[in-house]
Amino acid sequence: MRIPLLAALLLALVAAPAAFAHAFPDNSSPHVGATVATAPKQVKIWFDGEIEPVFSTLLVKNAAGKQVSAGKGEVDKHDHALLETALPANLPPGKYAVYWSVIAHDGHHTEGHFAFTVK
Ligand SMILES: [Cu+2]
Repeated sequence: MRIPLLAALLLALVAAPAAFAHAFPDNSSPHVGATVATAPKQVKIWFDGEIEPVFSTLLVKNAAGKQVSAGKGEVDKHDHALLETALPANLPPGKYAVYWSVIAHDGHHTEGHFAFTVK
């Protein structure tokens, strides 16, 4: 048991610097898992580093799996760490899933998803 544990710790130390080069979300609007009383007009995700506009996407789907956001989303022209997309006016109450996929400047791909609920 001792050797695999040591190997795992060494691997974690080696892997850590590379992980910092990837882009991961720092914050979002709505927040991850949030329940909001007013339907948001946009979804925004702030990353911990700049992302590539051409290859980064942000999709919002409703509980039925239908995309409700506009296009593939876009990287903000003035802030290349901000990925955003517009939502239709008066989004009905329900649970929504946000899917993001980005390429960082080091060429590494990361993706994930989170939910928010409109009351
Ligand atoms: Cu990376």
